[in-house]
Amino acid sequence: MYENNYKKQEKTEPLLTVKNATFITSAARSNQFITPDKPMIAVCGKSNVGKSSFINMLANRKKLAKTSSEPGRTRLVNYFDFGAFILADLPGYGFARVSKGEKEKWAKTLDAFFKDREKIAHVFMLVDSRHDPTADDVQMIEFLNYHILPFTVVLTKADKLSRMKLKEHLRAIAADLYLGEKNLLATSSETGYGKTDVLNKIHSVIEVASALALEEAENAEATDIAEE
Ligand SMILES: Nc1nc2c(ncn2[C@@H]2O[C@H](COP(=O)(O)OP(=O)(O)OP(=O)(O)O)[C@@H](O)[C@H]2O)c(=O)[nH]1
Ligand SMILES: [Mg+2]
Repeated sequence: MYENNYKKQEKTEPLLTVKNATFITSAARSNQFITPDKPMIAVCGKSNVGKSSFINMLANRKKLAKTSSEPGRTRLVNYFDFGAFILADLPGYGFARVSKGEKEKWAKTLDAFFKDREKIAHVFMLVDSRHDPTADDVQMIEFLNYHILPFTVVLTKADKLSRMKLKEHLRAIAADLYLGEKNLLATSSETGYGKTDVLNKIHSVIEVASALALEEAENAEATDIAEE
């Protein structure tokens, strides 16, 4: 296929390296959600888009997050410790073959997860590079915008397209989602294409999060002194 094109791409070293990523826990309900003291990045997208594979690519591990050719398998929020940050793998949406009750349960889980938006430093919203965004994808973007959650759209499975087609699709998907092309990153978990871009994005997310935390700590200290 087109894989050879993509193997050559990663030349520069990423600003962030992942050494040892580990699984923390799964949450089935909102009272099981964790509040980490590190920046947390959420990975969301429709079922089977490649969320777990994306996480494994970043972790340099094949089986950290369970992948499946059977859509809709990840029904829990799975947390992973990446050292400098926490990744949360969210249940995929838009899988037709589940009951209405199950769909409502997923919607509730997502709602509850994003409600506490101070806890979330960034969201990677995954979209299949081969297809037009679905109505659910558009709704997810609207949701992220509504809650003022910072996000980047990650196109998955780029190895399935020629370089030219990928460029074309990236442009079309960006237009469909009313986003600038700079807000999209193309990736392939198969070949590692785009991994450096993602790690560099995470690096800047962590920098911003620690600057904000420092500012907050200084403000708290100033308030303490004023109150004394
Ligand atoms: N060719 C190719 N296949 C991929 C890529 N990423 C994922 N896949 C395949 O797509 C299928 C689904 O991948 P997952 O990572 O399990 O997807 P998911 O979004 O976690 O799915 P759910 O947890 O069920 O919502 C698997 O068969 C993967 O091998 C990619 O970059 N390239
Ligand atoms: Mg998954």
